[in-house]
Amino acid sequence: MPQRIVILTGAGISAESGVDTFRDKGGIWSRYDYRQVATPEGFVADPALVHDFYNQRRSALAGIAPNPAHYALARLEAEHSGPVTLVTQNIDELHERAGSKNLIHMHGELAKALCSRCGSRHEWRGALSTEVPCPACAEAGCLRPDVVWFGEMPYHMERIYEALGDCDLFLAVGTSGSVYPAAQFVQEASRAGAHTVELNLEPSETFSDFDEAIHGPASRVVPDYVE
Ligand code: BV8
Repeated sequence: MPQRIVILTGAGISAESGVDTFRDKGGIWSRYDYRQVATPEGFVADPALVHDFYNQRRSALAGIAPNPAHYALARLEAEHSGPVTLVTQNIDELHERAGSKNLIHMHGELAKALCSRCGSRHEWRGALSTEVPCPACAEAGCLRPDVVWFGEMPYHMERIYEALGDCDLFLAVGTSGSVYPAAQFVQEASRAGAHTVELNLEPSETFSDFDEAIHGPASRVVPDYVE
């Protein structure tokens, strides 16, 4: 097994845990307009709609559990002799609950609130609204979900590009390859000379960028690949 591994995951790895994906049939973006619920402009226009969108998804966190794919990636990190960096686009906490440690949430986390006034971050498992005061600055109306919306800079980009520039193996699991900059990570890894593998239910939009592709449900193909 190559030494330095970078893994990118998307909504597909959590699908078998009961979490909705975005672009599959009946997915989140077929029920919501992303401009209204996943952009800063949408939040300014209708904060209650955005809070409701994320409150519904946050309340579902308690009822979901990691699946064999999450556990296989946590085992890989624990057992592999070299560094394993797990970059997730997901805002659920299934990787943490499966035991992954070296984990980067590039699109933020559903169970966190961010104060747009004082910049403080808070563990948040309940509902957010414009009436809820920030625990730090005590102002109401300034708390938002700590997630990266379209048009916003994803988190930890320097650390991600550093890992990509130095990896021997890049795996993409359960992502359609339709959102940037994550969709370009495979090219960064290839430029660094890494072997790149797509593990997905079906070919993604960036399928042709990968050296290898294994298609099937993550809960089967990921443990098979990792073991
Ligand atoms: C950025 C919020 C600059 C959190 C999300 C105009 C202005 C500004 C930017 C842009 C612009 N036009 C385009 C852009 C870039 C834009 C972008 O990419 N737009 C797209 C629509 C073209 N990107 C941005 O704005 C990003 N910021 O560009 O800043 C910059 C650039 C470079 C460097 C630094 C800064 C910010 C993007 C983040 C947006 N936030 N969500 C939330 O609500 O969750 S995006 C949303 O899509 C989610 O975060 C999700 O993670 C992400 C990707 O989706 P996937 O995870 O891939 O899920 P999807 O449903 O699409 O696919 C699931 C896959 O799983 C499928 O392939 C399916 O086959 C597979 N699958 C299903 N079941 C299974 C399975 N696989 C295995 N097993 C199964 N059982």
